[in-house]
Amino acid sequence: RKFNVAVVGATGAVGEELFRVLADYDFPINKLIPLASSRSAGSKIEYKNKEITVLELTETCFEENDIEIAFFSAGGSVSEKFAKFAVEAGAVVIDNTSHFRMDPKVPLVVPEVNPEDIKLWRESGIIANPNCSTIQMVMSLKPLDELYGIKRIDVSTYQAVSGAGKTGMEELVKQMQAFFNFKLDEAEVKAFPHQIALNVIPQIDVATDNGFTKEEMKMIKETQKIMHKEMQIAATCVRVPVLRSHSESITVTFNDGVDVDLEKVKDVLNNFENVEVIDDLANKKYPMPIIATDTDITYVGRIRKDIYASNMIHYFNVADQVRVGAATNAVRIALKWADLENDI
Ligand code: A2P
Ligand code: 11C
Repeated sequence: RKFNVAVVGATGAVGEELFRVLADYDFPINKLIPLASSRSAGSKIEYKNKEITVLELTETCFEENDIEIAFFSAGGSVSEKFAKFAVEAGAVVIDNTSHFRMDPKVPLVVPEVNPEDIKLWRESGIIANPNCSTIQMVMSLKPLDELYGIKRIDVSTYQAVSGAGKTGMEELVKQMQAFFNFKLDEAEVKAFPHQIALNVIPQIDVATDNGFTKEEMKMIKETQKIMHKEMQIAATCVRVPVLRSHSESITVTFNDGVDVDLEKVKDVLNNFENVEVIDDLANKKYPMPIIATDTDITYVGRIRKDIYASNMIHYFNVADQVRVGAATNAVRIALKWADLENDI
């Protein structure tokens, strides 16, 4: 059957990508309603080569349009205020923001990793989409945990500016333009705590009181919730001047006594849905943002055993932040949710 679908935040970086992903996956849509603030109500979005007019998000728009699936991607405060109206109208909310993620009543889902949690959606009417850096990390952690049992994870990220939405992407481009006009010192610094062009910034989101940033704590807590396991995790999240794919350098420590067989590690990663190993250092082949961008695959490479500990590996993990880290994950959740509905 076909569904009435709303996209809240339709004019944003993730919202625009959602329309492309819905079209790519030929999602069974009856009616498609793009929603944004009054600022861009009346503008057009493109879906399957057709233009659709953006409507203003209101408390009644879900009920008026018989919405059954509402993707939210307009920031936490918008989800906080408006998700309940979609739920009251009988829709499932698939929320891209961090607002509901740690709510025990709300399942937090990466469909390849914990699809079984989708069925818990009825308790709140909401399914939360994890943080982008969490999604691509658990895509590689899940098969590794099944293989040997993970004890600890240490991760450093190299996160693209798309994580800060369209304004983040525009700020990098404008600063680069200013650089080529010899005016970088005059360029606006707003989306990030410092200039991002020709720089790296070891801070994403605000500080928390334990010395980690909020982004780092999201990676820790969300990973434990999705994997249903309290493994030890430390994260260092860093913004880099890349447009739209996040990279992660990950160290995994398996259970005591494990002696890692790297061939088995590569096999389980390659055989995991939507993960691909690119690992041929001698021939300069490994994952990079320019490979991952515009794809729905999480790429893993530079896989190597620790020199000192037989139960430890290191690898590099790259995925498109806007697709794998947001829009594609949301659509994959919706597809699995629709399968459940169709079975009833
Ligand atoms: P608008 O174009 O009306 O500002 P990004 O993540 O790329 O910054 O995009 C944010 C998205 O969220 C945009 O589509 C934006 O719409 C939407 N948005 C922001 N604030 C609101 C709001 N108060 N109500 C509805 N949509 C909003
Ligand atoms: C970033 N990970 O790269 C953030 C963006 O919790 O959904 C996503 C924030 C979130 O800036």
